[in-house]
Amino acid sequence: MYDNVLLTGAAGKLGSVLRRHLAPRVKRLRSTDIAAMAAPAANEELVTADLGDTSLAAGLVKGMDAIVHFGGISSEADFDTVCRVNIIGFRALYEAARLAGVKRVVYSSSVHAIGFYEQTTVIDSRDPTRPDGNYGVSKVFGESIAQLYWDKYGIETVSIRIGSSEAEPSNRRHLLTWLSFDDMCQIVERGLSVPRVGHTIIFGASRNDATFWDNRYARHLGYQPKDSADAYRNAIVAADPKPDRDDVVMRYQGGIFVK
Ligand code: 15L
Repeated sequence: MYDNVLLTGAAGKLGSVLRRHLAPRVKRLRSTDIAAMAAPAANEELVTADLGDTSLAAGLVKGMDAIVHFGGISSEADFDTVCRVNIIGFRALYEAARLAGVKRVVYSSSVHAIGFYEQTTVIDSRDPTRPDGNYGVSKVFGESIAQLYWDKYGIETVSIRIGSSEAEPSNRRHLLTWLSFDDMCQIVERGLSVPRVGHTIIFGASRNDATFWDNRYARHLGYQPKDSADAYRNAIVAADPKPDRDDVVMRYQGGIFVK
């Protein structure tokens, strides 16, 4: 595990879970978000910052060994909004990381980088990307920057194509895409502790029986999901007994985002 870790998006749904998980495991945690954050742990420093303001990137990464990047726009939005934070801000963070000697990034990519694959198609991380909107395009861009900074500058990244990380799965698509919070934390922890990752792309899902993702190229991370959406299957099916099979939510891996 790296000693000095920057966590972006620390006030968000997943960022809040990660703060609690990472603080006891690292020497120093610097948590940042544009929104207010809950009180810090003893070894935690809070920095309020807008990731779209590129002048702040150098200060955020100063003294850090690794970045857990869960910040930015996390849903579909107009291109200018997505571009400012997830593209321009994202690239500024990597450039600052390079200048500051950061060694490793764990990046929250998304199912929406490949959302236009149909749910009947099984894909692995070497299949071409098929983003389902501006947000998906920004996630593909993020993965490209991660690849470039590994190939050219030796900064390692684990890009997690997160499916649906929620406290509990709540719809039929989640039976395939659900990633429990514990399993999400496990991937991040593996991403920060496995010795050599280069640029690894892993699909972030729990041990769900039904899946359209093949994680063969991420086996070296040693991710062993513990949870499964299957325990919720009966309740989910009972609540939605006759799904419309022509609805894009059921047709594409990206669900509603393809609309
Ligand atoms: C995402 O990338 C979003 O951040 C999240 O809010 C969910 O919508 C998730 O994808 C999903 O598609 O379930």
